[in-house]
Amino acid sequence: RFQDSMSVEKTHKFWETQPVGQFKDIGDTSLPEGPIEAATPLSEVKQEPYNLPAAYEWTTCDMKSDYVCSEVYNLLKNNYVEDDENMFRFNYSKEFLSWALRPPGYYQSWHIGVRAKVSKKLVAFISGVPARIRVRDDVVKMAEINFLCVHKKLRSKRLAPVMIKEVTRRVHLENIWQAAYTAGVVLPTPVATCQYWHRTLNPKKLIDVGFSRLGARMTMSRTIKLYKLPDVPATPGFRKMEPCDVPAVTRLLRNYLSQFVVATDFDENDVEHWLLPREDVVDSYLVESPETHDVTDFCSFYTLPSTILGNPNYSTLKAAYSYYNVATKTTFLQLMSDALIVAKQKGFDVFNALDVMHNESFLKELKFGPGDGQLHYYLYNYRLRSALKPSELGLVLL
Ligand code: NHW
Repeated sequence: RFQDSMSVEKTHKFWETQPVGQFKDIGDTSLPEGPIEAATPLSEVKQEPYNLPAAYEWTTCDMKSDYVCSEVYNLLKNNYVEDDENMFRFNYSKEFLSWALRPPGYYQSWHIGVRAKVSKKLVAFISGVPARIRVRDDVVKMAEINFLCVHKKLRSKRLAPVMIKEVTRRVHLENIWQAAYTAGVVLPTPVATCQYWHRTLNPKKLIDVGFSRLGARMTMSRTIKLYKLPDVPATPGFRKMEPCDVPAVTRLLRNYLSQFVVATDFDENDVEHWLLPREDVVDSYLVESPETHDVTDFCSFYTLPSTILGNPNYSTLKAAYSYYNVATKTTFLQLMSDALIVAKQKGFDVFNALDVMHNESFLKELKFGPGDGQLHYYLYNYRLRSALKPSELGLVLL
């Protein structure tokens, strides 16, 4: 769900003009890895915003304002990503958006809205947040671009390219020249193509709302039994992460992420922001060794519900998304089984995970099933010799 089906190569009038890997260059290993275009002096960055159609104006969104946060929330709630069959639409909460858009060192200028001049109604949005992303041996300052959304009534008018150019300009003004983003659609050109896997926690609801179907030769009661989980986690010392764990979790995570070709470069401030538990936004658990009190294992997931479109009985699908997980002492299988158990306790209907990092090692055994679309990862103004396998990625975007 939530992705486009495999599309054939199309022409891309906008993307062909951008410093991204182009389809024609696939397989050309003579091209160097690294930035496609050199940084330019800041004085050469365009100082004025790009032009919008006359009826619209730019607005910088103050995500600290509850009112503005609600405007962005409502735009996305009604117009953001749907699955191919238009049965579900992402419903990021206000608390989630406020968290996702205000990490350490964020720039308010990268939270960009478009309003109708007369009514002042918010009709489009795009955002960036700063991040350090390591590509092989280089740690690169990047923008993570997310929440690109154009109101349904304004689609196919080439507003998206203007918004992308405007966010690019504002990122450049901060002397940052690279970006990372993911999308369900194929654009020039993915650095990796990943798949979502889904672990049913509430089979009856998932079947009732059409998220999944009863398997061949399966009854509802057999299905419920198949997905049943223990009531409490199995690992001794498994507990919620607390503020005092930030240094240990940072060490564990940095060490784990160092093995991937492209990975987030988290410091303690990042871990504090991105991984300390926040109710209904992000959950993190760890294993503290009962003997040594070392933190040996870690798992986390974020909360992203989807609106169920046009179902008389249910309005929301409660989904947990696997975030960063590290197993050193506990098996990955047992660690993630405990993550499923706490997610189930918290009332999630489904637990989703990408096939990134070492996730392949637990997906099948823990009864995850493959989703029906793909999530493509992209870098802006950074070329890799060739595409990566999902297991070479140590990066999860929200
Ligand atoms: S992916 C989620 C994107 N949002 C949605 O799918 C929500 C529902 N859809 C919409 O709101 C996570 C509209 O359909 C959108 C397109 C706004 C998607 N990424 O205005 P036009 C992200 O937020 C290209 C990039 O007529 P529209 C990541 C398309 O290929 N490009 O279309 C965002 C075409 O160009 P082409 C996308 O349907 C990353 C052009 O837009 C795209 O009314 C952004 C058509 O424009 C997508 N998801 O609006 C890039 N979807 O060349 C950041 C379509 O093919 C880059 N397009 O002709 C880095 C910037 C920072 C650099 C810093 C150095």
